[in-house]
Amino acid sequence: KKFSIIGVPMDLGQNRRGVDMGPSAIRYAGVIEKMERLQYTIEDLGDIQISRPTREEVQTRDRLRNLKEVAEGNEALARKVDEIISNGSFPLVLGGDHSISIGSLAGISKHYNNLGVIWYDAHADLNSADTSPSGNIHGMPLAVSLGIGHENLINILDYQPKIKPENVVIVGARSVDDGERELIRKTGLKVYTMHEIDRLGMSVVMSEIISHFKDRVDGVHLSLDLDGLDPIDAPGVGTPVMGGLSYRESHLAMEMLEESNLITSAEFVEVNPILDEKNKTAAIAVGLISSLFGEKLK
Ligand code: DIR
Ligand code: MN
Ligand code: MN
Ligand code: MN
Repeated sequence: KKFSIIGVPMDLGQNRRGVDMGPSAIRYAGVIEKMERLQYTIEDLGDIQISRPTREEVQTRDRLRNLKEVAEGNEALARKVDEIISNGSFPLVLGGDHSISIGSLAGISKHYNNLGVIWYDAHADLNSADTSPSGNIHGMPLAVSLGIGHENLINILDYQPKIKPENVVIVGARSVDDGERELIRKTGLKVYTMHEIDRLGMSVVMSEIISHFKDRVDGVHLSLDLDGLDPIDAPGVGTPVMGGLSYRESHLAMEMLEESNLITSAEFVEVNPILDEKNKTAAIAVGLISSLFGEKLK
């Protein structure tokens, strides 16, 4: 199988500078070399160009901060990902803040009738302009992909919704806003909060997710926000939340997904080297990518 890496130096979906350097940090941590060692054919397609708003355009209190640039960047990403899948390659997207999931899913889901999504995150990313406490679009991509949100975001590649609520599973949630809770209740979206993961253990959680998807979906996208992990393990993220998934739980999850053979696309987002400790979080991302693609921890 051929893999195509695409970097998205996007930091306009939130307000901590530095996450635009995530793709560089993950490359620096050796993602290409690791994948080659696993005997994969891998091509690095470089980065999507992200345009910056002019100083006059920056509106820090906007309900949808940097909407224009985020929409444009995601449009470009969606086209690129679409092309990668059309060429028979596996898209591995490196962020960048989590708003880039809007473009990833737009490009990916075109190719599936029933795309499953695993959302590995401390947050639910189910906000819209009306519910968002921050105006940050990185808190909205899952809602947008379900068809809820600003028309410039939900209509990328001219179809919507991108995914169905019954095909989404959130893993690791521990910071969920009121409006997001309501949407979860309304849609019946499957959420494994830290409470459930503590009670069941990651092994049972992943087994349940894998059997939930088996025979129901025709592909599964893994969207892994590094803030799903505990900030002790992954400090280089813009919105850390205590009490997260451990390094070992996360590796187990990746290994079980690898054994399931379900994953057809993946993205690793929110790595911010400016907030990191000696590129530790990018290194963890590379470790998780290796486990997801077949390297068992010894
Ligand atoms: C919060 C934080 N729920 C918001 N979201 C984050 O701004 O919508 N998502 N950090 O990753
Ligand atoms: Mn997120
Ligand atoms: Mn589809
Ligand atoms: Mn998050």
